[in-house]
Amino acid sequence: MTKIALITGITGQDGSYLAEFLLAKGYEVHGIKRRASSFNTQRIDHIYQDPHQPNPKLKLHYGDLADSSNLTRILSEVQPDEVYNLGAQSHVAVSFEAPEYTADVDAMGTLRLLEAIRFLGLEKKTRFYQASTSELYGLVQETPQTETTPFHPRSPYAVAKMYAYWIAVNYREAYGMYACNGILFNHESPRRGETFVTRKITRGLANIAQGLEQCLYMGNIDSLRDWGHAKDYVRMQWMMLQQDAPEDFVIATGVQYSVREFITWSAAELGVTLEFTGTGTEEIATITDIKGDDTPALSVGDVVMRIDPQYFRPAEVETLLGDPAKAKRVLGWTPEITAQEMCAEMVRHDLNTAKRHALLKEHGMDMPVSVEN
Ligand code: NDP
Ligand code: GDR
Repeated sequence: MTKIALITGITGQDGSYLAEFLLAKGYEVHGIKRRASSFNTQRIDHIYQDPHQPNPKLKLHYGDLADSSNLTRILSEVQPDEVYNLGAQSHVAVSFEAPEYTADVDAMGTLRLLEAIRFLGLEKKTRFYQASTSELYGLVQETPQTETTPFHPRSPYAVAKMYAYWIAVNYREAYGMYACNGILFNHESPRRGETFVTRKITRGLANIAQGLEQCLYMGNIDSLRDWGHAKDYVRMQWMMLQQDAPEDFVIATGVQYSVREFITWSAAELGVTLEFTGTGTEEIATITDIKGDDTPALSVGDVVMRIDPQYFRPAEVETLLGDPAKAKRVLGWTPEITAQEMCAEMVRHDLNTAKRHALLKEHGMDMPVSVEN
């Protein structure tokens, strides 16, 4: 029997990798996409299947986590074996600007999905994955963080995700649903949204190297994160739904680095050595050496990074470090891609794009490069 999966957030970073993964496993994959005024399916265009062809394995439905009747209709039509709730307003800094919307989508959206499953009588058939987050730990109570570390959320995003975490647990306990939380630490890839810190750095430095931007403006570069690769993490999302009984798992690499280190690696991948000088908001990164020919717009002495306090958050999560021991022990999962390998992949990807833009510019076909962060 072909298994049927429904993914909310299929147009996002994780949704796109998970859809690829499930299609390769022979699943029929349904995804919920939001209506937007321009195309928003770039991350899944390569796996798009023409609905006019017989038996497409990937089907998209218009929908929104803010709309319960829409979710109920889609679930009723699809009758999924597995639901992956990846849809969210997922940007922590933006959640301070749009707290109510973030709560509606990230917290209430999760409840709407669970309640639709229950209303349709699917609670014994449909397995449910909730995209929980290391942001739940916020002001950390112990290091490294495990499945039993207490939560102290530090943003409207994290507070909303805390509701989602507990409502998934509650539906498991109250109705016997197979519902799991994956408590995932930061994971990145060339498909990472351009305003998250890793992609902002790799894309920004690649653009600067090609003369498309002048300088990278950053917030708290002392921040410490446990970064993994999204491809490794979606594999784990699927594994969590294949167990005999539902459980919650931390997914992390167990190694942490600073944002400053990520900047250093990204520059090194471009053949550039940086020196960080100054403190606080006066800190800058200056080029001290250049090797190779990927950086025609750069010279020794250029300042390529400055601090802009607008990127500081009202409440910061300074440090996160996960302990994936349970995932290793119970599921046999280990991450295969290191943070440095991932960084190099992201830089190469963004450098290729920047080179194409630079070439167009050289031939008078200037395309505006968005630098809004
Ligand atoms: P992205 O921001 O890349 O993707 C979010 C997805 O949610 C997009 O498809 C987006 O659609 C969709 N979405 C946003 N608002 C709504 C809405 N109102 N209704 C329906 N769909 C909506 O996130 P990631 O792929 O990185 O993360 C996936 C999930 O995992 C998120 O829930 C995130 O909070 C969580 N998470 C992520 C981690 C990470 O490091 N990446 C770590 C821990 C948890 P559109 O494309 O139209 O914007
Ligand atoms: P995070 O990711 O908040 O951990 O949430 P993000 O990449 O946005 O920030 C990581 C750290 O970098 C610091 N930082 C900056 N961040 C951004 N975006 N832009 C900057 O200019 C900048 N300068 C410094 C931040 O302050 C922070 O400390 C991500 C999201 O994917 C969530 O959905 C997910 O739940 C968590 O990871 C785990």
